[in-house]
Amino acid sequence: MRKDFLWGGATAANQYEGGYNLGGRGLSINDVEMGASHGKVREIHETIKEGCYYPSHHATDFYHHYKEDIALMAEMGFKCLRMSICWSRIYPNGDDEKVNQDGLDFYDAVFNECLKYHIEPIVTLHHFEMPLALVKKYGGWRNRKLVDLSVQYAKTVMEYYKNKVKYWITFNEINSLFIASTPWHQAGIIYQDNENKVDVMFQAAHYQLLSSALTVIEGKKINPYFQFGNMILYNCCYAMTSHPEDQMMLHDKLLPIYYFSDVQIRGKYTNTCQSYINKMNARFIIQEGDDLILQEGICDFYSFSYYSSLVEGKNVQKSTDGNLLDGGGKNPCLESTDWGWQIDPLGLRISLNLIYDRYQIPLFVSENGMGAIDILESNTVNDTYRIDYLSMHIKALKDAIEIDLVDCFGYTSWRPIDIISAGTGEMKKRYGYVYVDLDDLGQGSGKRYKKKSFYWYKTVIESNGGVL
Ligand code: BGP
Repeated sequence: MRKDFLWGGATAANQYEGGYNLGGRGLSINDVEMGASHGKVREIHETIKEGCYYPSHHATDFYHHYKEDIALMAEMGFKCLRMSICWSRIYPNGDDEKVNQDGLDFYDAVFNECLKYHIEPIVTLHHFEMPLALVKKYGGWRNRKLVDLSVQYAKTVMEYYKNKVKYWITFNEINSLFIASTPWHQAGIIYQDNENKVDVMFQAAHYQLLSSALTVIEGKKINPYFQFGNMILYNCCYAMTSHPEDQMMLHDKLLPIYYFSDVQIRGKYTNTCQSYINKMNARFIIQEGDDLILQEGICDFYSFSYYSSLVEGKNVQKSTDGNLLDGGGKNPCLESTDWGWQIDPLGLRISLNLIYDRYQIPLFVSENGMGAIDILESNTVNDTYRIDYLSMHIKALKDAIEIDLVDCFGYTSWRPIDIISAGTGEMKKRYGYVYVDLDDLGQGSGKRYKKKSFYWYKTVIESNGGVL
């Protein structure tokens, strides 16, 4: 492993930060989204309703705990922290004339705290959130106006933090637009009965791809040393059998993944993208000049989340859960987590190889982890299951790097400190090395406790992946 390998953890403001009405922050789309139990879709309201519990409002309160939490990450030896900026903390309504200075100050303090411990911040600009006002006024990412507004937001923060942040990720899991039945998280969209879902989906995707490219172009003007990454939800997939039709179905299953990364890395709608557009019979507007923007604004590295794998084929009988409820075929060779996500460390090595073969640019594993129910006993959690999951995945990552010679420069496991789930808003689905005493309704002290995995990950980092 390279000596400067970036070990760390990944978080997202909408699931971690809280302080939803503090420091001049505007409402974000998550602030009207209730929690749900496993397998259920979260209920979304037009506005905050009395008597309802919205997990994002306080989440696990990074807003007030950032010093304590970053100190814990530093104690584990983190080299980097992937985190996101909440757009409505910077521009409360998304189209304000004036930036919210309190919001800029908050992230400035967070970055200073990271840098104090030599923790490199890796910043996602859009992680499942946007100002709620933009949904009401413009209909979310249906509207091309969002391109200009999002680039304005990106320019503001890139300029302000140009000497503190080098790594930027434009959109988290951008392909989730094509996966989630309601692309609320990704685009502030709930489909209307009178619109063609497919056309809206492809149009919103085009606007986000344009925004990503323009952000790269503008960012490189601000600081040519900035490094930009895309971010793909990568559900590794296998064909159910060796039947050629199953193999073809596997090929088709990957089209919506390549659709986004081809544009963000190769800078154009490739034949793969075009064939997916045809297959879906999608109609959307690409204006003159957009192609040049996509060509110029390509990303420097490819980042992706990896949690589990699926199978695809004609005779897939049983289905299984996955990230964002993107289920697929059940693989009889694999075990699953409590939330039904199939555990497949070798799938990570396979994915790293496939992606690197296709794009030949540096890779970054920006999310990986296991959601599980933890029991706090004697002020700690004996989470050996988490250690097992992570050590097998890191071993697979090492093999990809050391044996297959894949160029991967970092790994951030998902949620170093417990935060709420994106899929369900639950607290009881925990991933962290640090337990946070809060339940699904936000009841509890909010106190932090180190789990067994805390000490394990510290050793992993200290030994640069040598001791797993
Ligand atoms: C990804 C997201 C994260 C995260 C993770 C785990 O989709 O980028 O925000 O939450 O998956 O999902 P969940 O929280 O539903 O367990």
